[in-house]
Amino acid sequence: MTTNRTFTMIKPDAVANGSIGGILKMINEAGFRIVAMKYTKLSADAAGKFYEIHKERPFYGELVDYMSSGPIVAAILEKENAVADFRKLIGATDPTKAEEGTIRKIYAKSIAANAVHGSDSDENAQIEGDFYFSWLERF
Ligand code: FUP
Repeated sequence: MTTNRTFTMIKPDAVANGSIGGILKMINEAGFRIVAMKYTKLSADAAGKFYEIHKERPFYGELVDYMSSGPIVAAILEKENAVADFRKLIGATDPTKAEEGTIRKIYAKSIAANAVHGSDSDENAQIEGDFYFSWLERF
């Protein structure tokens, strides 16, 4: 089943260098509607839980440290074909491989500090949105 929602985070590097506005502008102009949004900071514990699926990967420790290093913007986004279209908008995980005009090509510094997160499936979009937002926080 495909849904029309995905989940994103603007990561600590992009928040720290003043890119929240630029990234949200690209998201709006690509036709995504904001269902829920939060400016917050993950504890190391929460970041570890969020990225639990990567637990066995060599970069897990660094990823958790980085994602809990500063505030982030978390959001649920809505659009037809949201998961796939948002992955297209953000571009490849490694910004050097991301296509021109994608958010990561424009804003990401490195594979680890890659400016934004985008869910990779409808199932994960649901899980990740539920991680941050209650039903009272979705509009
Ligand atoms: P993506 O779905 O594009 O965010 O990429 P992955 O799910 O493969 O990776 C999740 C996060 O792990 C990335 F956003 C950044 C981090 N990562 C690294 O730090 N090093 C790597 O080699 C791969 C991913």
